[in-house]
Order: sequence, then C-alpha cells, then structure tokens
Amino acid sequence: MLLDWKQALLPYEQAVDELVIKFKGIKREYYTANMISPIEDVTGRVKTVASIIEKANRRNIPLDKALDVLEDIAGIRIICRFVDDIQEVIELIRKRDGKDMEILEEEDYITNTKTSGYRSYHITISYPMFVQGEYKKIKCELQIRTLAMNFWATIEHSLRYKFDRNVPSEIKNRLKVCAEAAYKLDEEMDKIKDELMESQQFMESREQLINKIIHNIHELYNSPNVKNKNEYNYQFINLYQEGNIDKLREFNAELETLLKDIGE
Ligand code: 0O2
Repeated sequence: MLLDWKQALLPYEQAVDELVIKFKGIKREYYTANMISPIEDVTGRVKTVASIIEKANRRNIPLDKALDVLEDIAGIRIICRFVDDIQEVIELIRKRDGKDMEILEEEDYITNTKTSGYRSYHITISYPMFVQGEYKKIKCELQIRTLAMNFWATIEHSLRYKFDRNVPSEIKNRLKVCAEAAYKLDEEMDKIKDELMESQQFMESREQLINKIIHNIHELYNSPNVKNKNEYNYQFINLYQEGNIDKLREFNAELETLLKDIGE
C-alpha cells in the first residue's frame, strides 16, 4: 500500500501545534496570576517518516497500521524544573481528561527507571481533531520530565542514533553513571527549591512591575492633559538604575493615581 505520508501526517502536525499552544497557555496563565508555573518549556514534534518506518519494522507492525498503532507519532515534551512540578503537571492533565483530551495510558519511568537510565513520565492521550472537515482522534504521547532528565535523554538519544541503537557497553555504563548524576542533581535542586522559588517570584514580580510602569508611562504620553511627560521617563530611568523595588512600586502607584485623576 502506498501512503501519502504528507497528507497522513497533517492531522498529527495540527494536533502537535494545538497542544503546544495549550500547554504554553497554561504557563502564561500562571505568569498572569503572578504564580510560578510548574511548566518551564514545551516543545512538540511529529515523528519523521524514516523513524515511523524504523519503529514499525522493529515492532513487526505493518506499515498501513503504523499510524493507528504507534502512540508517539505526535509527541509533546513538557519540561519542568523540579521533580515535584511533574506531579503538578500530571494533575493538570488529569483534570482535562474527558474534556479536551482523553487519557489512554500513563507510564511512570521516574519511579520505574528504565534499564538504560531513562527517566520521564509518559501520558498517552487521544486528542480530537477536525482536519479537512473530518473528525479524527489523534494519539499523542506527552513526555513530562525535568531539565536534568531531559539533558540526559537528549544526549543518550543522539548516541543511540549514532550507534544505530547498539550503544557499546562501555558507553552504556558511562551513561548510567550520568543518569545517576542527573538523578542526584534533581534531588539536590529539590532541596533548595524554596530559595529558588522565592528568587524566581521576586524576579517575575519585578519584571511585571517594570512592564506596568512602562505601560502607564505610555498611557500618560497619550494623554493631552499631562505636561512634562519626559519627566516621568527620566524619573523611571533613575529609579530603575537605583534598583530599589519599593521606590519603583511607589512610583507606579503615583502613575496610577495620576492616570485615574486624568480619567475622571
Ligand atoms: P523518538 O525518536 O524520541 O521518537 P520503544 O519500543 O522502547 O522504543 P515504546 O514502547 O513506544 O518505546 O514506548 P516508550 O518506552 O514509552 O518510549 C517512547 C519514547 O520514549 C521513545 O520514542 C523515546 O522518545 C522515549 N524513550 C523511551 N526509552 C528511552 C530511553 O531509554 N532513552 C531515551 N533517550 N528515550 C527513551 P522513540 O521512538 O524511541 O524515539
């Protein structure tokens, strides 16, 4: 059977695009609510045709069944900073089960680390799509892992390709040592999580404050009733250079009062 791969993979591409937007949207929701997101980064990919054929052959799946049987043709990777964040992301996904996606399977390779040293949490979902007027459910594999787990998996993956899946045992052993080190890194990071979270919260709220000030100065520039508009800009630059967050907050409060007075 001849497959028009481009046509057949189109719904998978669209599903990946939509899911990346959705998970990035969750990250933005946290940011907007001034909360720290458990999601650090989201990427997506559709398996290459060569990789689909290789996996189908390896698993003795006839090519015309490959798209229905393989669960990771559409793949989303959700990267977290801390191991605890993974659980938060899993809960977020479970909440959507039966709504905009359906959970088919969960595989916990964090508790049950693979012999290779691979750690990650996999959730296979079924995702409804309308493509060219047709309703279709697309299977998609969500891989949730920390930055450290991802670093290890990316390096190991490229070595697997280099050695055509037959990584020499000496390198395999070294990779296991690296997997141990990545595990240790996650453990150590978890221990200083609270301090890191506080500094992140501070950085994010500072950034949001700066954005608000810039927005408010812009609003003042648009108002015909405000004189000496440049004064606010100079004042902002001086306070920014001074770096005192309380003074910046006071300044922003002044701008907001001024804008309110002008609006009345
Ligand atoms: P790619 O290029 O990332 O798409 P398998 O038959 O063992 O290959 P299976 O049964 O489909 O895998 O399911 P599993 O074990 O959940 O693995 C699916 C995907 O998880 C893999 O896809 C990898 O992305 C990742 N993965 C699983 N095990 C390992 C591992 O030991 N090392 C790394 N680096 N990644 C792993 P593909 O098709 O192998 O590769």
